[in-house]
Amino acid sequence: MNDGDETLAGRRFGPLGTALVIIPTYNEAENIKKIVDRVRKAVPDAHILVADDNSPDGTGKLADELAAVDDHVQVLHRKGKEGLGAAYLAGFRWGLDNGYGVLVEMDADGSHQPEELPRLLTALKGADLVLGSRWVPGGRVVNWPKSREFISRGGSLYSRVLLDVPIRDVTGGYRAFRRETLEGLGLDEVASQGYCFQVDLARRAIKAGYHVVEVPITFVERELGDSKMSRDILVEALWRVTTWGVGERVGKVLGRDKKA
Ligand SMILES: Nc1nc2c(ncn2[C@@H]2O[C@H](COP(=O)(O)OP(=O)(O)OP(=O)(O)O)[C@@H](O)[C@H]2O)c(=O)[nH]1
Ligand SMILES: [Mg+2]
Repeated sequence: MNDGDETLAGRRFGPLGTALVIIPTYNEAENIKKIVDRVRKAVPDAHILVADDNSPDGTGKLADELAAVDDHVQVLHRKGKEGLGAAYLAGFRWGLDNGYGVLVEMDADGSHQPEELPRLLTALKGADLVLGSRWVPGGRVVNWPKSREFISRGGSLYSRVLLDVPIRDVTGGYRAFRRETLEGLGLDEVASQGYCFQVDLARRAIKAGYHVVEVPITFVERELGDSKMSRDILVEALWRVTTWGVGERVGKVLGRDKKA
């Protein structure tokens, strides 16, 4: 079977095209070179876009230095810290405008191992969206405190039940989209900034009927640099997921009442 010839549930998936790995950064000076080098080695054909929010620690400048000597590396400089979601949306737009066929989300801190990207891309040959998943058989987390695992598993379970999406790892941020999938998701309406950005995209993809596949990954907790996880990000996620879930249920009940 050739690239792009796979059929699934009667559907044919087109060839993948060139991949753009989008790496959002805020104060990742200790990590940026390592992660770019690892991606270049693991997936030599892929291009990289570093989306930096004017990091005070000079990550943007380091990324420029990498881009200056490698035509597979580009940097998107943004004015200031606007959150992970906003950085990804800008990166997606840039990638779509520049004709990439696959858009990949990857953290800068090494939690998402570039060496696992070929497996995600292989799965994307027969899917619209591939999610790197910690919570399917074969997936795991290295060096996480139990408390963090509890929050992540709990967040995924809560989202799965409330939003009725059949996904084990809804909050994960290691993903590969076909360009057509992103084009069909209505990115202009996505307002979420933090973790719920990932939940929002996953739920939109499921509701739109896209074929979403989870691939097990080994998620490695960051060794260098500071976490940007905050109470605000968690509260935003909890609040939005609850509003979406309740909104959908109310909508269904009202729809039933109208029909009755
Ligand atoms: N451009 C941009 N990148 C961000 C922003 N917030 C986080 N990031 C990047 O998004 C990725 C994920 O952030 P992390 O701090 O690793 O979040 P996390 O993985 O939940 O937290 P840790 O487990 O502590 O690593 C990293 O590459 C960050 O540098 C932001 O506001 N703007
Ligand atoms: Mg991280």
